[in-house]
Amino acid sequence: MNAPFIYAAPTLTVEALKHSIAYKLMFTIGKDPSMANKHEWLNAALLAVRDRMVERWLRSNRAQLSQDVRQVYYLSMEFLMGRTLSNALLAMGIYDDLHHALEEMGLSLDELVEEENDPGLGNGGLGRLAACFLDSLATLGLPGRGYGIRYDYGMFKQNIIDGRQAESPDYWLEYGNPWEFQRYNTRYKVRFGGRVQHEGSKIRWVETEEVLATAYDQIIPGFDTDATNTLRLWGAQASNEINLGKFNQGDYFAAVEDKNHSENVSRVLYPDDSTYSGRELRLRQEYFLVSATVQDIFHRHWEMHKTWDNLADKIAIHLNDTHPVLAIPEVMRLLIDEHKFTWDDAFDIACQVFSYTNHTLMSEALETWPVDMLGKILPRHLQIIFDINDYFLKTIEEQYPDNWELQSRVSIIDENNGRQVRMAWLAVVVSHKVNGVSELHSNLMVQSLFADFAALFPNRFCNKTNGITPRRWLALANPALSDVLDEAIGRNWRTDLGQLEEIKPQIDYPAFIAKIADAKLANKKRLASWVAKNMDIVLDPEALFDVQIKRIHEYKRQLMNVLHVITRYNRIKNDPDADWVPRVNIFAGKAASAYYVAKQIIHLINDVANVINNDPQVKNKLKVVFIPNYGVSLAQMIIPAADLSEQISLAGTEASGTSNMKFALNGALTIGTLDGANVEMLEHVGEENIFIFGNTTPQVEALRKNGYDSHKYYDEDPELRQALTQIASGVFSPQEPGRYRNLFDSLVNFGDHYQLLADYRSYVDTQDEVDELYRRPEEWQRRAALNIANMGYFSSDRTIQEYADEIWGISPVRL
Ligand code: 26V
Repeated sequence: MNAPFIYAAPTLTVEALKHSIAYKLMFTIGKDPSMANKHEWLNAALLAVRDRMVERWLRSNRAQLSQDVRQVYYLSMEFLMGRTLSNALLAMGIYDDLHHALEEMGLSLDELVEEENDPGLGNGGLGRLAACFLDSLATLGLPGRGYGIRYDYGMFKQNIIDGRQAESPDYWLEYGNPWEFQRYNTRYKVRFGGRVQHEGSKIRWVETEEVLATAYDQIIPGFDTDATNTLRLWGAQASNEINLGKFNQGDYFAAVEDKNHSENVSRVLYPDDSTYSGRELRLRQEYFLVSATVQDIFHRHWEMHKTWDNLADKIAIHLNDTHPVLAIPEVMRLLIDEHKFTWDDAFDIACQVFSYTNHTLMSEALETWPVDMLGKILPRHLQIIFDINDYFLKTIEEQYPDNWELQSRVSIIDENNGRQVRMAWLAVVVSHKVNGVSELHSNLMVQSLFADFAALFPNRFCNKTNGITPRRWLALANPALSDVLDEAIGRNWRTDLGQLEEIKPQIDYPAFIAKIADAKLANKKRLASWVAKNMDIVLDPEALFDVQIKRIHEYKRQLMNVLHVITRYNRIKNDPDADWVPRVNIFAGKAASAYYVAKQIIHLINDVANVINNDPQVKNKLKVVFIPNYGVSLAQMIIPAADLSEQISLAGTEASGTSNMKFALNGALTIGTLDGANVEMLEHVGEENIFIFGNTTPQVEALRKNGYDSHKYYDEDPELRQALTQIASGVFSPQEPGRYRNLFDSLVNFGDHYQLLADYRSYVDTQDEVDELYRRPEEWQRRAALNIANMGYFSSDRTIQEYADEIWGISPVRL
């Protein structure tokens, strides 16, 4: 290797920053400072900041190379990174410098930060978790890289029109993406279709169509360290820019059509995380990610080692859900067909390299691909999957002879549903570790979905409770609270969240609690002014802010929240002059575009909001707000402003939840069921400091087993009956009284699959306890502070350290 080139950056003064921003604006963007608009200034600032990160990046990469350590590759179809500028400034400790530099240039950093596009390259929890993990990997100095797809269009933009969700495309690249480095030289061919040819013992995959994958790199800065990592996203390029044959025949348009067709593979994120649908384009996307990534990993490995023998020592590949599972047959294909490995050796290596996280037990979200479709698009991979299955079933037959039922249950090929490949089964059979994302979820996983496999491979299954990065979710999102904490215990909680415990002795001092309360109020005012400006609704910042923000799903039970809101409304109407605790109920979240019920729930929330917010008898006692277009940036503003965090999914359905942790870390109290990571939050904060209600998982199962009758609750609870009847009879939709008849029926007459009615009473009664506590502001604030103090465990640094030690076997790079 050549001697490293050392570039000495100018010292980081405000002057130097000013100089580089002006320089970038003129010489990279090509704009006269007197003519530049906000976006151009933003891009100039981004480029100036990026330059200062590059040095660390190169040094990190060099250290990784020279120490030749084992690396983890985190494969995910989704990364919800959030805005990059403020995070980079925070990581490098130059937030104030840039603030001053821009100020002296007559610009506002806050405004520029808001101008940056928030790339929505994910659906929800799974994609945001991947982003928190990258932040922690870098901060811990661990050698890892993220791999994903650079979709041209991310998650759709949500508008609310007449109360209904309307979707529009989110072209996040509108102003370019100055943060990325396009690697014109890092391109791989990704092949589809064709057929498999046998030449003696040699197998060739021929007559394929080809798409090129081009790499786009993003620097992932670690916080307060020189360590950085890389997120590499693949964009598709047609392999033949234009079809010369057609071009020469004069058919110009047909000549470029093929190009568009191939480039479609990275065009748009699938915006549906509720139902799996076996669409061919999705399968192509998954293979596109996998093929480019595995080629890249193999290329890097060969460059460094010139041997394949140590592959399993040097690489760990992590599968974020089943979406990238085709990496398994892809690795085996390359080893067998290209690098002359025996089948058995290739299988052993794959088992050592791969690990897999399961993020949902919901059967409708589990991926299966029709054998025919897989065979048409990836014929060689299908063969390998069949071979893996044969090999696996043979070992089962040896252990449990003639147990055909077991064999059919664990077979990777589901013969009962028109022959489907079960991707989760494939992941389990070829991974050395499989994890769930909270204690409860991991336990349920081995008792239900993977029960047979847990008996076969007892050591394979483990739990890794999710976490969140304190950098984005406290330091960036909540400067007011961060200042209070810094003053109390110093700044090191940012990288050692357990230190928050040290605020405990101060919680008994009213002066300290008052500071936390002031920070909360400031955040509530910030949100209220945003809502006033953008939605023309006036909120009282002293009211209790009750918040449920997440994807709209029946299992998350936004509808139960609405039932409570309506109940509260009815009570206020019955006694308008009583001493009500004023509340603001805030909702936000997107519904998958084809998920009819979820869209109806959004419509209902807005209809209810309309009636309540315009009822002169109600005034400030109750307000309902649906904030459109929820995403990472809005979460950063809404979460710090919450008093109450709604985590009310049916027990046994939410794998973990991560916003639950973000809210508590920002001093909200949780009202929640014993579901997902709520269970562990209860253990950490203590039962006095969290509002737990509703049936437990065993109770939910018992109800299901013994014939759950939702109608009974409707008959027996007058407040519930009133609220439901109002929905059904059009009280909130007088222009179309039957609008919500189907929602009513699904709850009352058609089984209430998520048992809202069974938990309603306990939920509403617990909400009354919430009111009572809110009437005692000091006690409320004390408990909120205890929530903050006890969130250390939920740092993604802890989660990633566990993955590193127990799954990936990686250790930090020395810088
Ligand atoms: C499923 C599908 C189905 C096919 C098409 C596209 C697509 C995209 C995403 C999903 C994933 C659903 C799984 C998911 O997001 N699970 C969430 O993972 C969080 C992080 O572990 C966890 O906190 C949430 O509880 C869990 O719902």
